[in-house]
Amino acid sequence: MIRSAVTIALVPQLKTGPWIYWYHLEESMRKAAALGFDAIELFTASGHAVQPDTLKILLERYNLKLAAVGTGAGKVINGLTLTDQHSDIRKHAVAFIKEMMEFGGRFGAPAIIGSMQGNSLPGTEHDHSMELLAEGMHTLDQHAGSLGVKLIYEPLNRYETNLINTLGDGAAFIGRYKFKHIQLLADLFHMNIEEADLKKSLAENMLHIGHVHFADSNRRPMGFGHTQMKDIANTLITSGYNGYVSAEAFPWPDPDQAALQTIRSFHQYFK
Ligand code: LER
Ligand code: MN
Repeated sequence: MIRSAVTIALVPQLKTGPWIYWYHLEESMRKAAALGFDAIELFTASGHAVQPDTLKILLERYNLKLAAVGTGAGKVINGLTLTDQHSDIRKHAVAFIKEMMEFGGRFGAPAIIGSMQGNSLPGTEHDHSMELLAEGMHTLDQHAGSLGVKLIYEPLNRYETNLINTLGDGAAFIGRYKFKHIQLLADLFHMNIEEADLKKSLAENMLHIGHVHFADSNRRPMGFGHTQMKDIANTLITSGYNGYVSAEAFPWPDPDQAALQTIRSFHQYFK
């Protein structure tokens, strides 16, 4: 069954990012539950920023699940990526992601690797950066296995990374290195920029897709742009997608209206 989720960002440094609710964990969860969301996706400063016991109580109180945890703060706050030229920074990046995986894993939720993959910077061979990425992902794939949780890798659009931009290249990367616990994130905003045909790409790579970010073409909540969501939703349904459709979109025109628009779109396309 496809379930709904909404993002909550608790990190002030991420201020201009595409997240619906901001700063107040319990208040955001109360609002998400009132609108009927199944789950939340959390962006925290680290794997220790929210007490697991507190989160457990709140998830039970509001009858919500934890869909996933984002790791973007590792780059934004700490400057960590898996492809940095300095091995000590790469080590810290792996350690940061492991902590996030352990935090999410307590609730059966995967961590997402998006901006922490980094970039192949000028002066660096692209193949070398891909090897560094594979090295970090290999360690994290094994950690996911030991925790019994998935790890989600997100192809981003070309303005955010030059490593992997499409689901097809993401699937090839997983196949090449035989990762066992890594799945792909289909972020409809990034896909709108990079994929020639969103439906075809989703259908072809469905076996690898573990999470979906739900945003319109302009990264506003679904319905506020020009994405042809009906066909995309039908592709997800008929191809057997069985995970979360999680609103990672700008809080436009404000968080409450963005959340309302998202849940209306979710019901329109998935119920
Ligand atoms: C993270 O999920 C993402 O999509 C990135 O664009 C955020 O920088
Ligand atoms: Mn995303």
